[in-house]
Amino acid sequence: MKKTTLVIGAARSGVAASELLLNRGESVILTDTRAARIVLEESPQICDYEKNPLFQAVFEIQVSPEMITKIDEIIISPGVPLTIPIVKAAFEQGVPVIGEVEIAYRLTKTPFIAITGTNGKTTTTTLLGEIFKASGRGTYVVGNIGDPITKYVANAKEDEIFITEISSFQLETIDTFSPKTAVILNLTPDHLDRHLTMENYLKAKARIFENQKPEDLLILNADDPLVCAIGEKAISRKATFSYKRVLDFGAWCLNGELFINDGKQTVFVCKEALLGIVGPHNTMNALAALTAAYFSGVSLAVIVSVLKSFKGVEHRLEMVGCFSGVTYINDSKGTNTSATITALNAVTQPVILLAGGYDKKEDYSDLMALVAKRVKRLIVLGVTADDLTKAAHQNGFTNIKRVEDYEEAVAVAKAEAESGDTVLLSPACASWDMFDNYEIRGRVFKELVTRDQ
Ligand code: UMA
Repeated sequence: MKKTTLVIGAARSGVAASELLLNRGESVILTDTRAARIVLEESPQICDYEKNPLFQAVFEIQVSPEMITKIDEIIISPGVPLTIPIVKAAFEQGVPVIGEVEIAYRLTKTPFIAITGTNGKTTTTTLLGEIFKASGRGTYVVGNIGDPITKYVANAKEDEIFITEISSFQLETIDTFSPKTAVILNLTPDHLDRHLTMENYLKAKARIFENQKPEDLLILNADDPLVCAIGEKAISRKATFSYKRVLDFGAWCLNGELFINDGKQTVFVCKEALLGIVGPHNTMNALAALTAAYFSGVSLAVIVSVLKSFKGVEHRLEMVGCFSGVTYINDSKGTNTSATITALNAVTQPVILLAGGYDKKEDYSDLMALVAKRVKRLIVLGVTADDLTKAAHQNGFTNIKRVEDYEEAVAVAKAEAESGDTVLLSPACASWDMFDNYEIRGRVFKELVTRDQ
């Protein structure tokens, strides 16, 4: 008999995984704590699944642990905590709990390049995807970036490639997932509300290479001691990238020039000034993508042409426009303090910073020490508004305005900004207290900024 899978979470990951399994003739119970009306409005295709006798939906409640006797496996969405009763029951009774990444991996022969790290994942994944597309190879840019892998598994061919952004949440629920090439960009505290300790967060990130074989490749940031430390356990071949030093197997940038060494010879890549994305953090993202592409056999000419033409991604230090001499930047993807620190360091003009959101239990002191030096006016909102204010006061910064919503935040920023200023949305927090995701938050910001301009 074919197995029955309980799919928890009926958003992007859960819906795509359910469809894949149903098309394979397997039984699916799809559940979500949201009301059926909301789920169906977002994913109307579920109405078609409901005609299939192999499909069952349970909405608006947390399924009871008793359901464990009716299922063979659980596929859990990344945003669902592993502590809910049905998952606890599964762990106790030995019922497998996996994620959408794992099921995708099991059901495809298409190879994976997987990219993780705290910041820069989306930029690096998108850039690497563009490089592979330009090389003529069938390429799927998927994963945490917003597009579930399972959506493409049925059609992806063996000679194509999945360029996959992978989060710590997704890595917690892999089992056999083993990318041909794995990249760890950098590691700083993030998602501590879920992982509780930095050690747990690092353990989750290290799972990206746990099933790699000796012939697989692991690409590490040579300048990040935490990345190097966790990479020591890997049995795969290791390449590195650096903004500080020459390497014997990997890529680096020194004195404004990028090079790569394949273990035999050093090759000049291009001048840093010609990269389409700017700032040292972006040069590191470019070096990571360069290393992954070059060691996968993409020609240097193709890589260099994309490195020059690629201008970055939406919601990541994205220029919204310049109105009455004021520059507006959307960095809604700045969902942790280190991302916001990077954003502040990348902006040279006086900054009006919009920050605050869902509480991931981060420590804001380092961020606020920089705010005190770099920011002219801080506008706070969301669940963390008080915590940010407190941390700012502790660092001697008091020019703070608390607002209730984005409408008010942008109105205050517009009213107070002077020609030559930059208004930067870089919340240092996730969006989940006010929005479904950071993309919606970023678009709301852009719409409010450009309205009436
Ligand atoms: N839900 C339950 N029961 C619960 C809790 C939640 O049913 O106890 C339901 C919610 O009502 C919701 C669903 O589960 O409908 C939540 O699923 P989800 O948040 O995993 O949503 P997806 O749309 O599947 O998005 C996920 C990733 N979300 C998270 O990791 C929180 C997306 O990453 C990813 O793009 C997508 O899969 C496709 O792979 C977003 C993200 O914010 C961008 N990631 C974090 C980050 O980058 O910092 C990790």
